[in-house]
Amino acid sequence: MPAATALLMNAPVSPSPLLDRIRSPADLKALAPDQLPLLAQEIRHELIAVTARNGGHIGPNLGVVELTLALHRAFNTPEDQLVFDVAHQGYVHKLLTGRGGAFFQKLRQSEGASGFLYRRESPHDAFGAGHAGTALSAALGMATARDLRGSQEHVIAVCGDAAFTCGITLEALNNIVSSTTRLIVILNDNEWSIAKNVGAMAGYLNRLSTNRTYNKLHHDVEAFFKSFPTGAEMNRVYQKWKRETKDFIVGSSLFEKFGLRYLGPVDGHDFDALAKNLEFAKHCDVPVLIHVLTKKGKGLHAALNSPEKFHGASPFDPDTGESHQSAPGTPPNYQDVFGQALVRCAQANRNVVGITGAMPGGTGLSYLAKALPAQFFDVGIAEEHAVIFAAGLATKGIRPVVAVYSTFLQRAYDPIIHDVCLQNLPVTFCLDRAGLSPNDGPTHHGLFDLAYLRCVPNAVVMQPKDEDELVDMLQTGLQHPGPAFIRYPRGAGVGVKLKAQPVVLPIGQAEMLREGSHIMIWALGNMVQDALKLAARLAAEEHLSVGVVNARFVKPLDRALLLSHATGNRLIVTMEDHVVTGGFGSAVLEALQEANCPAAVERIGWPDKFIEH
Ligand SMILES: Cc1ncc(C[n+]2csc(CCOP(=O)(O)OP(=O)(O)O)c2C)c(N)n1
Repeated sequence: MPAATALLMNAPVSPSPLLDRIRSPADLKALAPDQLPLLAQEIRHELIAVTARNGGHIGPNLGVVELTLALHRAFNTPEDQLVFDVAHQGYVHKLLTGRGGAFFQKLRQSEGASGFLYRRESPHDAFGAGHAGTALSAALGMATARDLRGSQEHVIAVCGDAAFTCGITLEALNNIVSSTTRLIVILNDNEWSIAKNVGAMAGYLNRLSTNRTYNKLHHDVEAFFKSFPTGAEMNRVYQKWKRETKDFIVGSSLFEKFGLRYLGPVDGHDFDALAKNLEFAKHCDVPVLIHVLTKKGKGLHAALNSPEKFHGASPFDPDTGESHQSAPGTPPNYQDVFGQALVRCAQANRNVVGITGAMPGGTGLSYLAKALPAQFFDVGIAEEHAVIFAAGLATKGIRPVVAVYSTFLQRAYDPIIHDVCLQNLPVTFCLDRAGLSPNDGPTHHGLFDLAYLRCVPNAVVMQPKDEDELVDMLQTGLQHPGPAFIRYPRGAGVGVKLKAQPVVLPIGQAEMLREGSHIMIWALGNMVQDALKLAARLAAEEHLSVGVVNARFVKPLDRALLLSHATGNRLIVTMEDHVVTGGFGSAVLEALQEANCPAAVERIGWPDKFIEH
């Protein structure tokens, strides 16, 4: 692994003598405190080497190396419950809980470690996740269950600062003191979501951690207390002083108003400070929040310089930090085509605005943020709010475009029904990563949106066959007087040239691409190219006459064209990048059944199970 070494500050010697010895948290506890810095270096080395090859959440993990080591030294998993929010920062935890070596080196690949945490991957994974904002609620449930059962284990929730932009976290916060007296919350504050964290909460945390008067005083008094032999009593006196001066200087922290004891801010790369605060928290008789300051990307220059790019990086060169270039001629990504098209729409109509829930880069909205910042809104990890906010804007003649990953829109199902579709408001939803998101796994596959959207009255649901049609669909959605949903897959488009001017598509009209008398394939979106190849192959090899339809609309479905194909002995085949249960093929079956048409239908899509990374 010498390549990674070049970027790693204070690079360790390779291989990793300490890390290789860690098979469980007990091995970690057996190390002397002065061995921890070297272990941290070895871990960073491994993280960089593996993610440079496989891609993954390198930035968040480099930031929590010391914190995760300190947590595993202070607590005993799996008895104690360690709950990580999102769980994208769980790589270090994996390395310490028997999932290193070859298993970790296959991170995000079949048979290797998942990029998130799963209860079935290890007993040390107290709670699975991939979506943000769930840790505090889950941890509170565990703590409450412990209290009900009368057991003694600790429950610790590790939440990023961006988790506090998420309503669920705040809902849990509101319920902590009424449910338990024992819960430890770690606020891992690195000031970044994927992009820079946003909103009033980000500003508040920043003020809390940078109050200079307080920090100076805190530093001086800590030095004074350190001059005594350390002991639980001295630590308690120091923490008490800290709380009281903080109240006096910056006002009681928001968390204290919710009934939690606030400790911090603590340097998240200082083993000593972390150990002391965790030890203190273990003995508190009220819920505690430890505010830990960490550096996202610590140890990798490129990640420190570009935290957003290295939040979740595609494979990169460990020497330069440069992403591996796509093969020459790779078409642009759907997200970029969408983002640039939205800028053109928003320039032409200043009522068009874009809304993202903390994903400006991934959705392509960063183009809008740059070109027309007044027409761009990043609302934080707040998908429900994003959708209702859009509904409110739409009542006043604004044309909001909510750009969101299919999987994260699941959060906002009630607002879709109750606030947008029931009131038939003209909000356009652009669902990126619709379909399989292969190396992320089941938390991130966008495989359910058709099923949950097509049953909602007033919703128009469509998927383009290529990036040019995506731009047409955006235009169509923006002209439509009600809600419209456009889904498209992760990654590169087909490589078609964009028309000079997009066209508005007739709602509910499919596109006939190839006639066929034996089989008619009704393909949706990215399946159209596969259907065309399949049709050509069946014609050449099996002498079958196979037609292809670009369905375009799942709702409303082009029933007239469908029924015209359901004649003779023609087999109808549907193809979709979605679960077959309740998806596009189901819509075709329903339409045929409602017309009393007995045509044979074969549905191709993903099976009724969660698909691994
Ligand atoms: C519901 C939901 N929306 C969006 C995302 C995408 N996402 C993954 S991590 C992340 C930012 C997390 O920031 P923070 O909690 O501060 O942790 P950090 O990565 O900084 O350690 C976002 C927005 C998600 N996982 N879940």
